[in-house]
Amino acid sequence: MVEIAADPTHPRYQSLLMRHRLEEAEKKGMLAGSALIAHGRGEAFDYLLGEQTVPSALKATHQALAYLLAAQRPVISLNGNAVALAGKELLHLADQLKCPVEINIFYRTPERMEALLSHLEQIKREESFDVEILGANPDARIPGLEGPRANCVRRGIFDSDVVFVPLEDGDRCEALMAMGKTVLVVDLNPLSRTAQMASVTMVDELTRVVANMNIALTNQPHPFVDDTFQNEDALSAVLVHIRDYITSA
Ligand code: PTJ
Repeated sequence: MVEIAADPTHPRYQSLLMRHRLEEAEKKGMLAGSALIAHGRGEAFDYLLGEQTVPSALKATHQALAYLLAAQRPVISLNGNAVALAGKELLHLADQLKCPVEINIFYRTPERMEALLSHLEQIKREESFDVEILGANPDARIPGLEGPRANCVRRGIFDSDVVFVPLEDGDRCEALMAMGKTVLVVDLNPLSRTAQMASVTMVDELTRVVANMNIALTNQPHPFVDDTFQNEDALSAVLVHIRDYITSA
């Protein structure tokens, strides 16, 4: 696996690289027990998209980025899979947006929090990113959720107006929406509760989304919020793409 993941000419290079990143993160204790199952589900949907960023997903990504740029208090919420797959790129994005990141995990244990925090702190040091990494000391709770997964940081997720939550679960997405926030999610499954409920759903693979955001930030003008954007329409467009892609295969 390591040899193949190091060979960019291999036809499955990207997919193998992602799996390799997850394996490494697993060894460091960063991941939830179901992390690889969640990733496998994502891979299955990615096949149906042709493992590419479809036009409606790129449009949603630009809309999400526009919300982040226009926000008063933007925050990027990170879970185990997101940190494992794109920790460096997400910190780069936060650095450019000048917003904090907050580690906010579904299956919360002190050991995982420690592993994720120290992994991100190491990247921050190595890359000299100027990003506040929140999550170590939660001091607020997301209303409507029970147990440790409700924990969050007041000056991070709790007080944010726009929250970018790659790979969120349906309950928390709903709870964040109920708090009146603009919720931006990445989910390869256009039929998931999260995808259906969010303000903006990017039906695309996480690392492609973050790369597209970072590229868009290098171009001028930056994307602006499109008031005509409808998330249902973006989701319908993805489903049409999947149908056409499958029938042409
Ligand atoms: O680190 P934690 O404790 O917060 O747990 C993280 C996981 C992802 C394990 C947890 O949130 C979970 O169980 O998620 P679900 O409910 O399985 O949902 C994950 C969703 O993300 C699924 O709909 C997948 O299709 C999608 N997905 C998985 N990998 C990717 C993805 N979407 C985009 N890019 C991916 N790389």
